[in-house]
This record gives sequence, C-alpha cells and structure tokens, in this order.
Amino acid sequence: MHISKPIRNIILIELFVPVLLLTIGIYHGLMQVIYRAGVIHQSSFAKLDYYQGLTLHGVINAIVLTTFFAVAFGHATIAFHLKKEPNYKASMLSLCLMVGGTLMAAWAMLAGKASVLYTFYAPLKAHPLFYLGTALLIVGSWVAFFDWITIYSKWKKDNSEVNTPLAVLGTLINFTIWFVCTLAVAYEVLVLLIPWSMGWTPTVNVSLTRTLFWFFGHALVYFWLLPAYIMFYTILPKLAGGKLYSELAGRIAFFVFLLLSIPIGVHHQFGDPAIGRGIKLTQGILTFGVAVPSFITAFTIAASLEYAGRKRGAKGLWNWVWKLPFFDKNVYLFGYLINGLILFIFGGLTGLVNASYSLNNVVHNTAWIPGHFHLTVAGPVFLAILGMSIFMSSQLTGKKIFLPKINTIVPYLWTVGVLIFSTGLMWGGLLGEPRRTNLGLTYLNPESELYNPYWVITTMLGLAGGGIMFTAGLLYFIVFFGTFLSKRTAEPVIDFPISEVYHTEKRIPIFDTFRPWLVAMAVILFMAYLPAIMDTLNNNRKNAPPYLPTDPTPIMSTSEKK
Ligand code: HAS
Repeated sequence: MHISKPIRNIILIELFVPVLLLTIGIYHGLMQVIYRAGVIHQSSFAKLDYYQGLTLHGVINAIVLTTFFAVAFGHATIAFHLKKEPNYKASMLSLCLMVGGTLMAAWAMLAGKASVLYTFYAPLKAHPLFYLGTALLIVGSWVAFFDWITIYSKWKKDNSEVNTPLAVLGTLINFTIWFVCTLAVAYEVLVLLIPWSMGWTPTVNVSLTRTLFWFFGHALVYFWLLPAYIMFYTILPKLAGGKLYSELAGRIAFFVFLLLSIPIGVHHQFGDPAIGRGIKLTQGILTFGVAVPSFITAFTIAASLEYAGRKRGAKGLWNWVWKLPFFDKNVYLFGYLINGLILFIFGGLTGLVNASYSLNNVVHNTAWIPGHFHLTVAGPVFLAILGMSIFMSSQLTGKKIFLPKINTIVPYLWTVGVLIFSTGLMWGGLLGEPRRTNLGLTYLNPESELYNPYWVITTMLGLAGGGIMFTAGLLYFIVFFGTFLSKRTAEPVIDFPISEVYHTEKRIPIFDTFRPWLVAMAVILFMAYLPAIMDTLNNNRKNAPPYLPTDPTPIMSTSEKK
C-alpha cells in the first residue's frame, strides 16, 4: 500500500529517534554487566554515574523505544488494514509531544538530575522536567490513539457485519489498556510527584505513589508485548509458509488482556506492608489469569507453525520444527519472531514463579527479576521491535536491507546472549545476589570485606551474555542505519505479510465489540484497586520528604537549612 510522504516521514522519525537513543541504552546495558561482574570498582565511568546509567538504560530501552515503536507500528497497522491514513495534524502533534517529552527527560537524566531508575520510586526525587517529559511522551501517544479511534469508528460504520481485522483489534485493545493505565501514572506524576519535586509539598505518600506506579507498571509490560503478539498472530504463520490455526483464539486472547492486564500490579508489591493480604491474594490469582492468553497464544502459534512445517513436507512428530525457514534471509523477520517466542517460554515460566506469593519472597529484589524480564522484554518484545523496525524502514524508504546475512543472524546471536545472561542473573538471584546494585564496589571487589565469591561465576555469566547481546546490538545498528543510508531502489510502500486463516470460524459478535468488555474491565479494576488504594491511604504512617540517590539524609528545604 502506498503511504503519503508526510505520514511516511512521521513513521520513519518515530523509528529513527528511539533507535538512535537506543545506542545510549545498549551501551549502558554493557556497562551494567561490567560494573556488576566487578571488572571495575568505581561508582562512575566516563563521567556517568552507575545509577544514572541504569536509569538511562531502563528509560530509553523500556519506555522510550517501546512507546515510539508502538505508535509507529500502530500508524502503519491502522493505515494498512483500514486503508485510511492517520490524520496528519494529529500525528504531527503526537510526534512533537513525544519528541519534546523525550528530550526533556533525556536532559534531566544526562545532567545527572534524575537518577531514579525507570520506576522513579519516591522518596527518590528527580528534576521536575524528568516527570514532565515522561508525561508528555505518554500524552503524545494518546493523541495518535484518539485519531485511530476516529478512523476505526468510521470504518466500523461502513463495515458493521465484517470482523475488525485482528491486527487492528489488537492495536486498539493495546492502546485502551495503555490509556487507562497511564491515567494512574499521570495522576502520580502531575498531582503527587511534580509538586513535591518542586518543593511545593514537603512530603509524599510513598505507598500510594508506588501503588499508582504499578497500576501502570504491570499493564505497561503488556503494552510492550501486544505489538509482538499482533505479529505472532497475523504475520508469523505467513512467514513460516503456513496459516493461522485460529483467528478467534487471537481475539479471545486480546480481550482477556484487556480485562486482566491492569488489575494485577500489586504482585510487584507483595512485600509492601501498607497493602493487606486479601488484596494481594486477589491480585495474585488474577496474575495467574493473565497467563491464560499467553498459553492460548503458545498453543495456537505452535499449531500454526506445525501446519507450516508439514506443508513444507515434514513427517513424524517433531520433524516439522526443522522445516521452518530459520535462516532464510528473504524472511528474516521469521528469525526475529521465532527467537522471541523461544525466549518467552522461559520468560513466561519465570513470571509464574514470581506470581506465586511464597516463591516471590525468595526472588523479589534479587537478580532473578532482571533475569525474568530480560527473557520477556528483551525477548519477544525487543526482537519484534528490532525485526519490524528494519522491515518497516526498508519498506517505507524503498531501500534494500543492508547486509542481509548479518541481519539474519542478529536475532540468534541476541538470543544466545540473553539465555546466558539471564541464566547468570537468575542463578545469582537464587544465591541472594541483589538487583540494582553496583556489585563491583563491594561484593565483587576482592579488596572489600563484603566480598562474596559465590557471585563470581553468576556475574561472569552475566558479563559473557551481556557481551554477546552488545555485539548483536551493534550488528543491528549497522543493518538499521546502513539500510537508512543506502540508495532507494523501489517505491516506498507498507505491505505487511498477512496470514490466511486455517479454517473459517463463525463470527461471534461479542469478540468484535468493545463496550461490554470495557464495562467488565471497569468493574474488575474497581474491585481490584479500590481496596489497595484505601490501604495505602489508611495504613500510611508517615509521608516522606525527598531524597537524592547519593545521600541517605533527606533533602532539606531552604528554611530548614537556615
Ligand atoms: Fe513479569 C516482574 C509476573 C510476563 C516484564 N516482569 C517483571 C518486571 C518486568 C516484567 C520488567 O508476579 C520487573 C519490574 C521491576 O522493575 O520491578 N510476568 C509475570 C507473569 C507474566 C509476566 C505471571 N513480565 C511479563 C512480560 C513482560 C514482563 C510479558 C515484558 C514484556 N513479573 C511477574 C511478577 C513480577 C514481574 C510477579 C514481580 C516480581 C517482583 O517481585 O518484583 C505472564 O504474563 C507470563 C505468561 C507467559 C507464558 C508463556 C507463553 C509462551 C509463549 C511462547 C510459545 C512458544 C512457541 C515457540 C510457540 C505462559 C507464548 C515454539 C518453538 C518452536 C521452535 C516451534
């Protein structure tokens, strides 16, 4: 499909800007494993502090890249499937807000005024521009979403008896989850944190801010995941040479995500004393519920891949696996998506460990947790973003992939790196290795009396895996920027490979309408979060003044200093 130049440029900027920033994000990933393995025993390197680097790593990779990508992919998906381009003014406003917000937050982080990590937990205080920048990035993504709703409503009026294309349904559900969950973080930032960070309110309710953050924070992970799921359902079976086993399964999975992505954030706060046991149990059970759409996806996609393998001539029980086009450079996107799925098997299983209250007590705040989330966000999510960003930029610029063979091996190299890296982290976590800690200063410094030799092997595995991931990242940058800089050889278009369905399923209207699901979502949210919020208000013993990461005493106000 042809896309007009202005919209094409907006999408391309939305891919280019975050990938450029990703160079900083990936560099700080490498620095993390270097600090943690005790290769250096310093609190900073190249004038950037450990926590400053970790904040840049988390915010750029997990918030900026993913949000920009979701909007760029959403624009392309809506335009391609509904045959209607997004509105130029709305898309431009959305882009400007996102870029402006990102620049503000980037300034605050690079100036060392916002070393508060991507969760910006109070009572750590950041510069107000960090909070404002993050809020603008989010608002920018809302603007794009509101425009898609208008396009979709018009399309639906003319096509009331036709099922909404699965990719469009997934996009709209994803951004509905995003809109609802970001309301909480917008309140946290605008009403609680900015006034506190400006010194207008002296203290803040820490439990309340964390609860509002996690209302957003766990839904955030599904906002990262759903673009990848859209690719698994609508693109991957076609790339494999087969068909989608069940389209209805995809619809059911997306709607269950709509219901259960948000009301489970308390599973990040199992150790929070302000929140009662009853609500922890409820949200713990709902967390197991949110694994169901992923199990549905696992079986549906496995069946689709098996069909593809058999169509390619496979016989016997498992032979179909080897018939899949793993290293075919013409369908390089297959490699990115299948590796993501393989990593997600382990990411999902470790998530279920985290969700179990008693096991969570063992792994919470240990290196196990980054082990889990690199198998998810650095697995299916990141690989889908890498592969699709190359695919879309090559199509939208009309340029051939630069170094196609290298492009084909990037996801495999990345996957080997992540598997080694996460094994090191999770093994270390089980041995008590803490997360978010510069181990090289003490525990991995033989000069320190706190030196712990048990964590040498685990952090060395982390270093080896991290080094491989860094190399794969560099190769990706070469392919991505090389493609951008090469000569145009074709007309710019956007043409996603679209999977046919294996069998025509009866249209079930409830899986093609939003209203009843939105009502159910509101009821579940209300029941799951009202008691949690009440607990943080009733059990809060004392509000906290602001702190900086470098000082264990609170920041004093000017009057206190006098
Ligand atoms: Fe999680 C912590 C529980 C999924 C990301 N998670 C985190 C954090 C992040 C994160 C970033 O209950 C840390 C936050 C922080 O900084 O503190 N997580 C879960 C559960 C799931 C889950 C139950 N997480 C994700 C996804 C993420 C993500 C997805 C990012 C995208 N997580 C937790 C909990 C914590 C947590 C606790 C708090 C821990 C603590 O104490 O701090 C589930 O959604 C997982 C369900 C997934 C499955 C897997 C299905 C498998 C599939 C692959 C099939 C493969 C095929 C290939 C078909 C059941 C779909 C076949 C292969 C061939 C070759 C043919």
